[in-house]
Amino acid sequence: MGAYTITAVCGGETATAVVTIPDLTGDLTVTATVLDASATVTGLSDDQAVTVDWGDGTAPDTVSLTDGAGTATHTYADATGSPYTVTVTGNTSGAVLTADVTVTPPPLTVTATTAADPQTTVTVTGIWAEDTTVTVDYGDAGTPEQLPVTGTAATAAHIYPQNGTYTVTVTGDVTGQTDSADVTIAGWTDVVVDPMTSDAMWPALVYSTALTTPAEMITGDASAEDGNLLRDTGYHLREYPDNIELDPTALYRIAFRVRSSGTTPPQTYLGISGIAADGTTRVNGNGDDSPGAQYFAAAQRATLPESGWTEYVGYLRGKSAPATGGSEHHDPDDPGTFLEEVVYIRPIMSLAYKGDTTAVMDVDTVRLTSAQVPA
Ligand SMILES: [Ca+2]
Repeated sequence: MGAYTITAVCGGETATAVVTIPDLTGDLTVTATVLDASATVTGLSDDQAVTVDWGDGTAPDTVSLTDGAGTATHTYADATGSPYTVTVTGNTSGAVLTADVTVTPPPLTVTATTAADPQTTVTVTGIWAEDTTVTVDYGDAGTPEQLPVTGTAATAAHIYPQNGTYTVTVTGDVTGQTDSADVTIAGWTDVVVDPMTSDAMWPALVYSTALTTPAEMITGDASAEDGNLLRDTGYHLREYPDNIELDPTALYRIAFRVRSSGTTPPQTYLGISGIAADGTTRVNGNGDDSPGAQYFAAAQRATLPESGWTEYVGYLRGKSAPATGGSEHHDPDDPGTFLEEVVYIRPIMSLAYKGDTTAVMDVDTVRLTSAQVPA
């Protein structure tokens, strides 16, 4: 390629001629927008047409050139082979040009709607074929959930634990394509929220070996949500004194923010007491009139971590026989139930356990909230 000098010698005579062979190289430019690619070739002045192989196994295109230039377009079916190598071959010159093109999957789209606040429906569309599953991070403290994909879509329902605005993020498990959407939750109503500024609402019950000494009220503790906390040493059983009428259709969330402050972590029971229609008779999970074996959905003799605040959460809803709320129920999709005879409820907490006189347990906050969530 280029200019060549031809010399002819004949009987002492020499003749020369300069022959210019057209330059067979050219320029290939390939661009891609999401899945659509475009290849532009210039400078193949000898070629009337070129063959474009898109590098994805599909049949090559033949593109006519005008003055050595032409453009071809192609839609990639997926991005699994990206970057693809596009090869253009001059049909006359045999010139071969290559270029890599990166194809990007389209972003999936997430929408989150409060179909029945605080329950949200998360809908994902535009999921790319490689993503047979996507991972949903609901933006709360819960573990992200992996969803199966049907076609190009996925749907999930999620109950948020408290009011607020959350960002739902969905990520394709193979492509990594991702999108997020905000959802605002307002469906929870406070029933009892006590920051523990006083022990007046938490009388110690006379039961079994439980101590009935007054709680120590701590103020100015920067690690507590409001600086205030209730501290007990040894086994105390404390129950909220007021009856709260049980709404059998409501989902109840009972949460205790507690910690161990002694040398030996206490064991604790945390949940809700059931009270009969007379307002005084207790109806525990076994149907007995006892503060024991109540609906300890948040913690069943849980041993606290050696230090640091932990929030124990339980969910209860409705009535059944037998009741299921006598065991831990941490999942709002799987709340425990009360017995049929339960008409009123009260938060209840066992600070340390039977016979324990040394473990120290702090209570920062007790929160009982409710929401209407379709079963
Ligand atoms: Ca507090």
